[in-house]
Amino acid sequence: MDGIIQPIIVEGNKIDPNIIRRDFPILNRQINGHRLVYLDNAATTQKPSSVINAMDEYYRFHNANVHRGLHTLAEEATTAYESTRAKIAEFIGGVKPSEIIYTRGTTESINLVAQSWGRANVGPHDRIVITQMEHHANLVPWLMLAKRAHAELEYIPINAEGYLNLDNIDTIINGNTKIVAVTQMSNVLGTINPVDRIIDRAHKVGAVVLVDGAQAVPHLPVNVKSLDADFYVFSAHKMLGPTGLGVLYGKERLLEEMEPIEFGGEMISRVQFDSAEWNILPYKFEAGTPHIAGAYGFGPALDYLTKLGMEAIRNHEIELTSYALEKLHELKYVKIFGPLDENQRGGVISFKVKDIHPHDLATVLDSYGIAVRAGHHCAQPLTNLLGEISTTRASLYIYNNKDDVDELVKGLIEARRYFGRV
Ligand code: C6P
Repeated sequence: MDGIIQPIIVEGNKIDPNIIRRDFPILNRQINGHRLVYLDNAATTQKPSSVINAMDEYYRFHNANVHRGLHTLAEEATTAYESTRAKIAEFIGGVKPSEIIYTRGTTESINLVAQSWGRANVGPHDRIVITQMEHHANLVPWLMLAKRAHAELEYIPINAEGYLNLDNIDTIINGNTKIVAVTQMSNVLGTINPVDRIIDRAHKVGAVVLVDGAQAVPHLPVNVKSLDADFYVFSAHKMLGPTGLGVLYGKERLLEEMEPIEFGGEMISRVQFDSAEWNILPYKFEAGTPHIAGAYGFGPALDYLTKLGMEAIRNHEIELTSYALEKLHELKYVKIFGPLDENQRGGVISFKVKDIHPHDLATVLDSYGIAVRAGHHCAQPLTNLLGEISTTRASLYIYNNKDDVDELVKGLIEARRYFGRV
């Protein structure tokens, strides 16, 4: 289960992307005759060899179902599966492993809370509060719940700089509010939100808070206990781990009260022809055969991040984001969305290049081996609020260096030439 992790040099609480890069085989690829410059990390990150090897090892040597068999392979698989759960619990602040529910990803985690906790606790005239910068995964489930429950859905607005405007927070999060769902870091603007302040206000009126940590937990030190988040959700694939595996952290008291939304094997303790009783936490919410290979892969991903240190990762991203903002700013035809202060944002940079459609731009950049995302980034209401239909987005991670940013800038200059905009 413990894949081979190359030694990583951490100096002065900073990481060295040039050493880290050696652990990521995909970064050796040539794309259209150029070295791959991977700047689409907000969509999904690349995987180190230790993660790839662990998943390979599972299928080669340990493949079995979990919690069901008494044979050696089943015991090995179960031990590894549960040991990753314990690592996740430790990684986000030392919560109980039984408070960690495996899901398919952030999207499923939010849907689980909206459908289970939401349907039981939100009724007519109650209020659900989210923000204008939510990903569809943290918007549509609440929209559907509000419609179904005849509840109000209220949005915390954003200001022109791309920060949440919390001036009216006490009126927005009022006594009718049952749940507040907020992203810790925007996948479009990069804004890091003061979730502690929002949680504080929500708790004053007796509301619970779900924090969407999909873009935060891979990039910042996160402690859900000190945040006092009631629910915290994220995806393994955005933090070096495999796709198809996500996490729902919930406070034990809340998870105990909640009903499962999926029924079948493993989530029960006793079934008769006319009744069923639920298993203990966390299994109550994990019906069916889970993503065992995913858990094998996610363990070394967490080890890798832990070894680097989340503070050191954050320091690297502040430095690289600052460099990227400065370089992009020098191009007068580039408009950047989101905060310009690298200390209040992550390395997700959405921008427009004057007179070039974001999709055309992304295609030209790809011809130089540069991978970026173009579109509404699954945040259509926010993109429309910015006055756009789509933007181009470059997003950074641990293996990106200043050369990658320079390549992006060169690519933008080339794209302007290609479209005859000089
Ligand atoms: N954002 C992006 O390119 P899933 O797809 O379930 O792993 O994560 C959903 C999700 C939820 N919240 C935020 C803040 C996110 O950024 C994402 C995923 C990717 O921006 C894919 S759309």
